[in-house]
Amino acid sequence: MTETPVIFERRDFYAVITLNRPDRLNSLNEAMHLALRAALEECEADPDCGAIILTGAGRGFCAGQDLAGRDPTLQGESPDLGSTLQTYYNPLVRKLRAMPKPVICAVNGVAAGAGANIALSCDIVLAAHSAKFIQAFSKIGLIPDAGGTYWLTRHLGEARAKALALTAAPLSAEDAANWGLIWKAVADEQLMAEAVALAEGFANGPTRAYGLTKQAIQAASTNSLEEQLDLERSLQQQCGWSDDYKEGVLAFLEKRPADFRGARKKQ
Ligand code: T3D
Repeated sequence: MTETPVIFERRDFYAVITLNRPDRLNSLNEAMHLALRAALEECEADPDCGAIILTGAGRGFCAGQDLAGRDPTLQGESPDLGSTLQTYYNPLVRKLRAMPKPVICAVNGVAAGAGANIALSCDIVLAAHSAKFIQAFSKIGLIPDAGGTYWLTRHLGEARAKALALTAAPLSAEDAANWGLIWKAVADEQLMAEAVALAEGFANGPTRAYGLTKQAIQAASTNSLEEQLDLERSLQQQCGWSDDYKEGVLAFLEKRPADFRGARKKQ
């Protein structure tokens, strides 16, 4: 049977992307990378897609790189892992960050290695109570990649970042939320309902403002206050010219819910 490494589902004004190699805990091989990239590119180009949910099939979210393809007894020379990062993981992280619409990660089970860090590259991370985050890299003699050293240090500080990376200890969904690494831990059976509620809300919201909000917040960790104030000025200027802003203000003044065009119209 031919495996479909990624299931891509377009719903009304949002998309659901499901990593689909459940018997390998959705570990990433080349086919999955290519399918995931194609799905994200389709979402990016689609003006009627206002949000994306990324999740995993089966009991895991994603166990990182497919290690079956790294079996040293089957390989001649050592693989060039820098090249894999350059070709697949780094562009994927960049694509998630630059996506001009919200990406919600619904972590349905274990997220290990690059799988954990792909989740952390998304805009809003919801995790099922049964999920855990494992920086599994040190167990196979690697360092955290797919942005892991960046996310852990930015969100948690050096002490927790180093301990998680060096020990490869699992972090529960609840601790991840309490530590500020993710948005929320939710009951397993509520995970998709919560993710869908968020996506539907975004799909009916001011898409352009969401994209620019992402851009501003992501720039904040490296910008000075002066640079950030300049950036806010220029992005807010763009928002002020949008139909969604006009509608938002009008709706406020008329004491009714705003009817944003958001994902339903190119702005
Ligand atoms: O290589 C490069 O290109 C550089 C980039 C690197 C990025 C990385 O992500 S490196 C890190 C790779 N990932 C790991 O090291 C994690 C490996 N997996 C695990 O440690 C464990 O599976 C988990 C802690 C995630 C879950 O444990 P558990 O006990 O719940 O499940 P399991 O029994 O270990 O796994 C279930 C099946 O999935 C099992 O197959 P089987 O025995 O039923 O036939 C297992 O081999 C398979 N599986 C899990 N992870 C991977 C995998 N198969 C291939 N690659 C995997 N990463």
